[in-house]
Amino acid sequence: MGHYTSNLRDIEFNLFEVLGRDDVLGRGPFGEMDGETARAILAEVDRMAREELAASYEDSDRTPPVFDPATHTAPIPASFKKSYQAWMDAEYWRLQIGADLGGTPAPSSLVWALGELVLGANAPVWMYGAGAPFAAIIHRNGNDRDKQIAQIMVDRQWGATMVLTEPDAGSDVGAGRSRATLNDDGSWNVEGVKRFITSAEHDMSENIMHLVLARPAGVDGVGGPGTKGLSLFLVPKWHFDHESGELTGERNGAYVTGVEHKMGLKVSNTCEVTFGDPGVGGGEPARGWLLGEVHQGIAQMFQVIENARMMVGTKAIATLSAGYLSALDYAKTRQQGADLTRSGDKTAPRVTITHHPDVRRSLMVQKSFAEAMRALVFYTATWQDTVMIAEHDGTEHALAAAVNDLLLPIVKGYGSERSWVLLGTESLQTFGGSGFLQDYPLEQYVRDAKIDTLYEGTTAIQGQDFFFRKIVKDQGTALGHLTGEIEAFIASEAGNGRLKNERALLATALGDANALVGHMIHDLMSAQDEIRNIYKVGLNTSRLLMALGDVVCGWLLLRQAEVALEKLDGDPAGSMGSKDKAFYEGKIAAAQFFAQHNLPKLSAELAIAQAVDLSLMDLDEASF
Ligand code: ST9
Repeated sequence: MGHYTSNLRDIEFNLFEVLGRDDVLGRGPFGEMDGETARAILAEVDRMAREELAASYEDSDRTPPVFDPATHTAPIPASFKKSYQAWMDAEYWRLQIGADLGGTPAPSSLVWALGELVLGANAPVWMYGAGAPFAAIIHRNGNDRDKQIAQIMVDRQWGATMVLTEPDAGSDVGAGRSRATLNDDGSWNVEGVKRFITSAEHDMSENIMHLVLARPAGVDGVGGPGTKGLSLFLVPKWHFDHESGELTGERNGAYVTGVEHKMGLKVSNTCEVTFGDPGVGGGEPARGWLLGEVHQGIAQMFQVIENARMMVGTKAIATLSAGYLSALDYAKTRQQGADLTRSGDKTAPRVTITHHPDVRRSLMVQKSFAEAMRALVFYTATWQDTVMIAEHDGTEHALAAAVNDLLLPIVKGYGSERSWVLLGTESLQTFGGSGFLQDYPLEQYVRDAKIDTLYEGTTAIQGQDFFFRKIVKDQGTALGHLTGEIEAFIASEAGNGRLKNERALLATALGDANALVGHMIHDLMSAQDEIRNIYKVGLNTSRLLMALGDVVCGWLLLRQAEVALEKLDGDPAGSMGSKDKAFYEGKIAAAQFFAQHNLPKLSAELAIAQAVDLSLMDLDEASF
């Protein structure tokens, strides 16, 4: 029995009872994937995640890969390889790629539902197994040569990496110094040292394709400063025949020169990669090919980053859900103390800790956030479904793309922050001192989930992206649509009177969030006259991200409660099974709890935001 407890019931509730995914399955781009098939795949991946993928979770933490500097290798432990191979052999990764590459396109909502199961059971399986979706990006942006490379990557199941970060260019990708020079044959030589590169070395595929951002040198009109001067190069670990895909046996000059010693997620190799250093490996040049023969590296890379940000948010939320269910299981059996009503009676029977008010509070905090953020992931993915359907029809759905863009920093930034904090403060805490032990998975969950607030753009970056790009640059279009949907729900009769108080709480919270946006826009405008006022905006961007996250989550939970009430109302004879009844009653309780315990806090956040001044920025650094 592995560590992982999934929540397939809630996943299916989201997909089919709330988000109506049966309406998109089996038609348009998803003709090969009907509702019945989707349900069967969910059931099988759920089984595989719990039994086969979760099996190596603990061992690959305790016996992580060890880097050998002589050979530049970091072999993966056998237990993890077995889980990885089970996932690759099952071929469900093909649901993430188009038919033109040998895939079976599935709606994003289904892909991220499967993603939750895999990421919750053993996230690095999904990450190492991302070669095919990387190939899809190459295929989408590439010329005929690149499309052939993409096909080879899929057919031969190569690994792939996203190579942006450098020792002095983390959040500030545009500070990167790696450069590329054009060869006579049209290939490029890449030189530089990259850091924090996930999956850059392992022994689970015959080749690894690095997608590298570097600055072209000596070519007119390209390679300038900042992110816009970066181009994207395809740099393989091993050279290969571009027709057959067979490895030529010739090593490329892309060597892993270090593997980080990390707090968690240890089986996921995080590497330093040195490109084209004559003193490293065999001293070969690192030869690569410009993706699509266009110098649009950052825009191309952001197609990967957007997917990876969704992945990180889903991973975080999957871990919180697993942590909650583990804590719930423990709390149902752990006996400690007497019921509070009999605390004066030393002979009173001991009760399970689920009887204690503060444990109940904690469990409902965990449940409501885990389920709210699952809803957030799947709701976001439905906008991706809409984008896919439009593309299939040869059109664009600009609004769907914009709403997805708006929600991504919430999924990533809010999802990872809330999950990491709650895993430590509530899920682990439920176990008392035992939570600190390696006897239970919680301490590993906490270590493994911390990275989610850091990589793929820190929470601070998500907050800035959210305000400056997704609200201001978008001129509020997507936000306006989203708040319009929430306002329509507030004004509706959802819950038939039984969610009236919660809808009122949501209305106040939405008003507070809107006022917060308005306040920040005002500060931004005033920066045209007094530039330092931009600091006031910067002091509130993370706050806004978290506030809007609360509002969207509160709304999504109340929508679920509305559906749950309808289900219960639709069964006056009480013929529904007791499990379903408890499930729906739990949905209503979670929504009400979230609204009552979290949404009122937004008024305080607004007051704090409005009181922000420049004193913090005026403070001498020496006074910190
Ligand atoms: C890392 C690895 O952390 C973590 C683990 C990875 C696991 C790997 C496995 C995952 C699988 C993935 C599979 C992928 C396959 C996909 C499949 C699909 C089928 N949205 O604001 P500006 C662009 S890696 C879109 O001026 P600055 C845009 O082109 C390290 N695009 O930025 C824009 O031009 P324009 C992660 C965006 O001030 C241009 O950038 N590192 C967005 O120059 C310039 O924009 C990070 O995440 C966006 N949100 O630079 C870096 N934003 O405006 C964090 C920008 O004309 N730092 N663009 O459209 C940042 O994000 C910074 O904000 C910055 C700032 C670098 C963008």
